[in-house]
This record gives sequence, C-alpha cells and structure tokens, in this order.
Amino acid sequence: QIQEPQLQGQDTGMQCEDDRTGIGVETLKRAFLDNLFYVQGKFPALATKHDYYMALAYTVRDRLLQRWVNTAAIYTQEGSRTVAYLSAEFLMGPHLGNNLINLGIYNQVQQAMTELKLDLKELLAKEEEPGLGNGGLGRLAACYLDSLASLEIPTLGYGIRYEFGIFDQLIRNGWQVEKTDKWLRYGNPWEIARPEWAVSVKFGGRTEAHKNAQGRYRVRWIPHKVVLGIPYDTPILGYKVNTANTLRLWKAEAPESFDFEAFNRGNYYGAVDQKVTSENLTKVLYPNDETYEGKQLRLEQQYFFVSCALQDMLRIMLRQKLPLEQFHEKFAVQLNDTHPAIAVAELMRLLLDEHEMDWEPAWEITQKTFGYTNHTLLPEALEKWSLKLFSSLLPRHLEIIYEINWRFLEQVRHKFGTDEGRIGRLSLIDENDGKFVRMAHLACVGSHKINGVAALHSELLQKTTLLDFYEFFPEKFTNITNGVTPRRWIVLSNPKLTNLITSCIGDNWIKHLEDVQRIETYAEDPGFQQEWQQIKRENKVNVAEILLDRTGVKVDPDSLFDIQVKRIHQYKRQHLNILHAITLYNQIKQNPNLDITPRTLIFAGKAAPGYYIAKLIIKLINSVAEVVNKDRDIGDRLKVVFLPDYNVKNSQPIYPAADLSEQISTAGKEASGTGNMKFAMNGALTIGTLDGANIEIRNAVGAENFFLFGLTTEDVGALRLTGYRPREYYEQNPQLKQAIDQIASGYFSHGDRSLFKPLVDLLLDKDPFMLMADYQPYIDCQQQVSQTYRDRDRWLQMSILNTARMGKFSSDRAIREYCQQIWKVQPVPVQLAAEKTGDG
Ligand code: B1H
Repeated sequence: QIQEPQLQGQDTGMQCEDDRTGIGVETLKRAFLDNLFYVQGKFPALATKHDYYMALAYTVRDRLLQRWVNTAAIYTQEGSRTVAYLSAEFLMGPHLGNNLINLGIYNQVQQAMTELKLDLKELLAKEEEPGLGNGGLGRLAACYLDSLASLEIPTLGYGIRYEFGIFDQLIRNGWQVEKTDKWLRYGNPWEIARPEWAVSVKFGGRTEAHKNAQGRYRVRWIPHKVVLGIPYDTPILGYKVNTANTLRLWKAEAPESFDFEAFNRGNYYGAVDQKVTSENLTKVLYPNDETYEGKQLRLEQQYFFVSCALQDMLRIMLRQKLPLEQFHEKFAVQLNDTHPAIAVAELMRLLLDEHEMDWEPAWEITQKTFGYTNHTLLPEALEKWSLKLFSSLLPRHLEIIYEINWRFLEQVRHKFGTDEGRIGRLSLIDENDGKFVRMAHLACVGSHKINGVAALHSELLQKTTLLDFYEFFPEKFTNITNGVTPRRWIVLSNPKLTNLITSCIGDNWIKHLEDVQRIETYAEDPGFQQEWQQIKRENKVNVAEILLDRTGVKVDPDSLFDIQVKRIHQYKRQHLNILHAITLYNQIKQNPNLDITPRTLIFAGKAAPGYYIAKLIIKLINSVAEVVNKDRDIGDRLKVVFLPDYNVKNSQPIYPAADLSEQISTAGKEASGTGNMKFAMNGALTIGTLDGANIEIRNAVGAENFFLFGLTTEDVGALRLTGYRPREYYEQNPQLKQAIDQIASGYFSHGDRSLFKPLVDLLLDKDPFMLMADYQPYIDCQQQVSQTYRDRDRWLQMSILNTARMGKFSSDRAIREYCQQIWKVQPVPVQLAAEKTGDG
C-alpha cells in the first residue's frame, strides 16, 4: 500500500515563506534566482530577458501548483458536479500578468524585480501568447474560464492544443502577409503533459453487428485508423481564491512511433509517414472567423477533441466510482457553437456501443448533459458536412444521427402532423442541394438548453434561423448576454484607472462589477474628472509610443482617439469607417483652415487568409493612411493608422487609450460583440448601430451617453424587400460620391484604378451590408461626436458614466446566469491544506 504523499508544509508550520509558495519579496527573489539557475541553467551574467521571463513564470507556476493540486483533490474527494466547456478555440492571452493579478502578488513581484534591477513590464512582454483562437468566440471562452474559477465553479475547459495558433500578421506594402505562429518555439512553462491519461480516437472504416455476452445485438466500429490524444493541462486560477481549474488541450500523436512491419520491409519513410499524418491533426488552427470551409481535416479536429474530452469524462467517472447513469449529474457539458456538436452523437456511441446502454436511457442522459450556445446568424458560418465526407470519416456516427433524426421527426409528426415542408426544414439532414448533416440541428435536438449571446441575437435566432426549433421546443430557448472579465480587461490592462476607482470605492468592484456604479457620484466632480482625464491621456501617450514604434506614424495624444479593432469582415464595416476618414480628409482639403476636432483613427485586425475582400479592405486602410498622413495640408488634424498583428497582448493597451469605440456593424449581423464592452468599461464612448450587445450597453449607460446611428434590423429587412439600390445613395450624395470616386480613380493607389475596383463595384452594385444607406447618418453622428468632444466636462462626465454603468457586462454575471439557468452547478470553495489544519 502506497501512502498518499503529505501536502507540503502541512505539519512543518513554515509554508508561509516556503521558497515555492511564499509571496514575500525576499522569498520571491530567492525563488526567482533559484529557478533561473536550476530551470534555465543560467547565472544572471549570461541570462537573456527571455531566461528571466521563464524564471519568473516558473516562480509563479510554483505558487499556482499548490492551489491546483488542492483543487483537484477536493473535486475528487467530493465528486463535485463539474462544467465541461467544449470549445475549438481558447484565446487565453499571456498568462503571467493575469496570474500575478489573480494571485494578488503583482506589486510584490514588481518590487522583487526592481530590486534585482529588472523591469517587470519588459519580462511580461517576453511571453509568447497562445493564440489558439480567431476572435470573439475564442476570447469569450477564455473570459468564461476566468469567471468560472473566480466563482469557484468546478470546471474543465476542453479544446485542441494547436501547434500553430492564429497566424502572425505582417503588413508589407499595405497588404496583410501571414506568418506561422510558432508559439511553442521556446517552450511553454504554463502546461503540464499528462501522457498517462492518453486516449485513442478512431476514424473511418466500417461498422458491423455482433452479439454481446447476453446474446443481444450491438454495433461494433472497425476503424481505418487510430490516433492517440495526449492531454496538456494548464491551471486556470480564479481571482483571489484558491480555486485553480484546468484547461485540458489535446495533441494528436501516432499510436506507435513506427509501423514496424513497414519498417522491416525496408519502408522507413512509409513507417514515419503514419506518424506525420496523425500529428497533422492538431497542427494548425483554421484561421476563418465565421466562414465555414468543408475541410476534412477540420471535421477530424472537431471529432478528435470531442472524443478525447468525453472519454476523459468517462475515465473521471470511473475513477470516482460513479455509475454511468449519472453522467449528466456529474457533468454539464456546454457546446461553444457547433464546432463540438458531434459530441451529441459521440456520447450516444460511447454509451450504446462501448458501455452497452439501451437507446432510451442513453438519449435521456445525452439531452440532459448538453447545452448549446449559438454565436452567429450568418448563413456562411453554419456548419454542414457532406454525407460523403461524414460517412467516410464517422460511419457509426452517421448511423446514430439517422436514428436520432428518425425518432425526432416522428415526434415532429406527432405534434404538427405531416407538414413535409416543416419536416424538411427541421431534419438533421439537408437534402436541398446535395446531402449534408446540419450540425446546428444536431446540437439543438441533443441539448436541453439553447442560448444566443445577446438579447437581439437570441430574439432573431428564435424568429429566423432556429424558428422551427423554437416552435417545437420553446422551453429550451434562452438568452445569456456575453460578458468580459474585469480582471484582464480593467485591472491588468488599465492599472491607473484601477487605482483611481479603488481609491474612491475600495476594491470590491473587481469581483462584483455592479459595484463600480458607486463612482457615479464623482461623475461631475472636477477633481475626479481631472484625474480621469489625466489617466486617459497617459494611456493615449503609451499607445502613441507603440504606434510610432510599430508603424513609424507619429500621432497627437491630444487628438480624439477613434478606434476600431476586431477581425476584418464586411459586416463589421471597417470600410464605412474609412469612408468617414476620406470625408474628413476632403473637408479639410476643401477648407484648409477648417477648425475641426483633431482625430486619430486607429485600426487593427486580421483577415482570414482566403477572404479576398477583407484583405483588400486592409490594403485600402493603409492606402488612405499613406495619403492622409503625409499631406501637409492635413497636419495634426487627422491621422490614420493600422496597427499590425492584433492579438490579446497587443490589444491590452488599446482599450484604455480609446476616446471613441467603433461598433458599426450592419444591424442584425453582429451576434453580440465583446470588444464593445472592453472599450466602454475603460471609459470610451461608443458610436454604434442597434446591433448585438450595443443595444444593451446603450440601455445600461443611457441613450444620452451613446452615439447611435443607422438602420435597425427591421429597416435592413424592409429595405432589402423593397429593393435596395446602393448606387442611388452614391449618385445623390456629393460627399459620398467624391469619396467613392477617389477610391475608384486611384487617388489612394498611385493612380491604379484596378486595385480597388472589386470593392467599389461591390459597394455600388450589391452593397450586401448597406454602407451606402448608413453613410450619411454615420457622418452626421461623427459630427456630433466631434462637437461633444469639444465640451471637455461633458465628455468626461459621459466617459465616467460609461465605466460606472458597465457592471452588467462582467463575465461573472454571464457565468452566474449559465450556472443558474443551464448548468445547475454550485460553487465548491477550496481551502489550502495549511488553512484547513489551521497552521497557515
Ligand atoms: C462569433 C464565430 C465563429 N460567432 C466560426 N461565430 C468559426 C464561427 O472557425 N470558425 O469556423 C470561428 C468563429 N465567432 C463571434 O462570437 C460573434 O461574431 C461575436 O458577435 C460574439 O461576440 C462572439 C462571442 O459570442
């Protein structure tokens, strides 16, 4: 019998300043130098900045591990109900700074580094961020993990350990160039591999019937290939709690390094080939945000991580000696969009084929287990897999999906009679134009709750995309408006604002963002306003330095910082923003003495490598920037800058430096948006349409503190129906005509008239996102913005009220709603062993 190891420090009484857990400045310095020597193998004299970063990362990791191990022990002991968040993307951002905040040791560590003549900021900058996501959807998953841990909810995040995350973006001659993201190049101090919990995942082949020991027919799947899934765990520490949950990401490996038979036949390359093919599975993140590509490798990735996750949950149940009938009581599994929706069929397969359960109980467990979050209404993002591909890769799952569909459509007939139109619309199989498996339908049928991510989005889901499902089971539908974590997006990103708020109202707001309300009483206080303005200015100076460093463009920190940072998409309308830039430029050119509010327009964001128009929009922004920025008539009154390689790390200084946040999507297209929340929390005012969470933000901060313009979702629908003629707006509006004509004539492209022709033609002939209709209202609204900015006191008051009233948009609120409405989970507080025994 092996004895359980004693938790360190339990009976020594010395854990407080233990070199691996202590948080005093002296202890931190000692531990840091120790790690530099024993982990990095360096003396300070030879150490690089990166060595110092690694030494600090390990010093912090030691302090996490104690909490992580304790958390796991308590969850295991208590068999706690656990959230499993399944997501193809987790856009975590750098870990070090966030862990310092959540451990509550930022200041001590800063002091320790200073005493060692090092600059904490420089070390933080050395971290290569894990860019395992495209944009909002992946970043939402990361914010939710932070809130789940902070609220002490037992959670496992399950996803894919892509060897290459989202590409790095370079700008060459104004065009986007993609570079592979080698984030693992120098090692990853935040993860621990757990090869002992590897699982096998099958692909392809065929199925056959066989009789089991009880003489009953079961199905057996004889695969064509098997891939190993190796879990890599990263601790996710909550804010000032002992809870450290786990993000478990799976890497694909070949079951054996060699096919020995092939090797013995002298086919060395053939033998290595299998290994290479297997490992391709988790090589690279698909860089499409909201456009679906029917690629086999993508379906393989989805099935791979889902199967790994569900097998892992079954292993945990076995270890905790829980019967499989209690699967849905042990785990609440959330599907982050349809990317993991194959989980519905996979759980059925595991219960039916591998654990010999009958259909009815297995189906009941499955439906009670899953919840499904929809993140988009864009038709091009809805996943459907051709039957040909699906059956060749997942033959057993297709059989199960047919059975689910058959039983479901029987119920539909029972409720609505034989309405073949309705049945065709509800079917899990699309037979309109070729045959496809509809993943959103599988997710709806296999889940007990379906939610959208903002009030408008959930309403539109029920009225349009999922209308037939809503009519069939209305009780499944709900809304949970997105939120973002104030720890990363205020405390870490904007330390000066954090100190000011805390000096006025204490620090409770960091855990309960509704409390930030209390700064409202200072909204008109001249002293407070003065400090508020000073902080915004310092944050703008910081960004001005970054812009100068990365783009060579010098901007005036006293100008209005007007910022649009997000993925480049037609529906997000970066090109509408550029039409405004051109309009301002023309106004100044026509009237060189024009007294306008000086502005700096800042753009950043990546375009999917295959999205031609999005890449052309980047080129247009840079082309306009080139002309505007070097025009001496313009001077400091207008600057346009494109900041390359937008990612979590680069975004952190941006939100605190914004005066104006651009949230200008065509109404009805942006499901929620989350950047809109990060800006407003940091005191930016929003110019925006009635879309996604903008509507709720405007309701919260007050209509008088929000710059609204543009068509509503209803207007958009009505205009389409009556026949939208974009060219008429162009012909009837001289300012608009001038701007478009300049783009077309080569004014911004050294006379090249062909360069932007595809974009111009699209806008004048089709304009699918109605820029022409929204142009003048947008320009007028921007004029309002400029006017208001000149009234310093009014602007400051509006800015303060924005921050004060953003409490609702904390991801803590969102997660509380998920816990109550969907997951039915309770917090499980974690005490450190030392605290429990009372000698800490
Ligand atoms: C969102 C996606 C998305 N919605 C497919 N859908 C992807 C779809 O790789 N793919 O195949 C990747 C991403 N992402 C975003 O989710 C919405 O556009 C935002 O409005 C929303 O705020 C965010 C989080 O809910």
